[in-house]
Amino acid sequence: NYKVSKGRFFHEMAATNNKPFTVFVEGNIGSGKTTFLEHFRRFEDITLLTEPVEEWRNLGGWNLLDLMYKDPAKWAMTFQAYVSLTMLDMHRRPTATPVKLMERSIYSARYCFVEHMKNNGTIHPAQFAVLDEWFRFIHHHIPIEADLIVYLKTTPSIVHERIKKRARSEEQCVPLSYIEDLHKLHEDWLINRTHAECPAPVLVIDADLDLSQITEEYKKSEHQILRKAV
Ligand code: DGT
Repeated sequence: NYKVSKGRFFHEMAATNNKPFTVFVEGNIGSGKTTFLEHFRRFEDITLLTEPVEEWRNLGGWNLLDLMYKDPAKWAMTFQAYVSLTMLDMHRRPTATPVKLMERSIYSARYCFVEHMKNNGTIHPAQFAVLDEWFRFIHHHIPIEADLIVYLKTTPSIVHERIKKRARSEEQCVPLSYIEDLHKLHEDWLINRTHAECPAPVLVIDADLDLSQITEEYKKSEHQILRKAV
């Protein structure tokens, strides 16, 4: 088990290898991942890679996110295949700065979203097997840097309200039960460690707080992410 207090140690290890200190920001839909990344825009020497949702909404004019929500039985596999590609592109993107902050990863795509599709029968077991083989191949054969995971932990009913308020058109029919399931899958992966691969130590942040108070909470993670003495 990794300990977050060892964050600085891992930071130095990443620096000596001449690779950026790489942080994945994870958490339920609506947990504030984008806001968290934006908080770090004020610092120099940090590369921010926000999730490619816009690419999922427009691939040659097709909105894969919308197709997936409207007809998951038909489109979930296709959507997930494209998510994996865009995530891999983010993982492999060369970074000139000493710190790289990414929204999500191929790990949450596999352990939260694909896992959910398998559990509730959205994808056929054979489709799951193909996605899982892709994931395993990538995990074992393509170097993916990971030094720290920031987990924005939330209460499902709170993020469900936020999702309704932000009114992203594709998400209008998202039921609370889906958010609860995704919450449990994040907890299983990052806290209960039910999967073999948790690629880095996990820093848990209370992300239930509203925007006016969350900055203080975000600040607590700055020393772990930047090259600052504690
Ligand atoms: P934030 O800033 O915490 O509010 O983050 P969001 O909600 O903008 O970003 P995210 O990744 O939680 O979700 C974006 C949308 O894409 C949301 O409708 C869920 C969906 N999504 C993200 N990754 C996957 C995935 O791997 N599979 C599936 N089925 N959906 C995904």
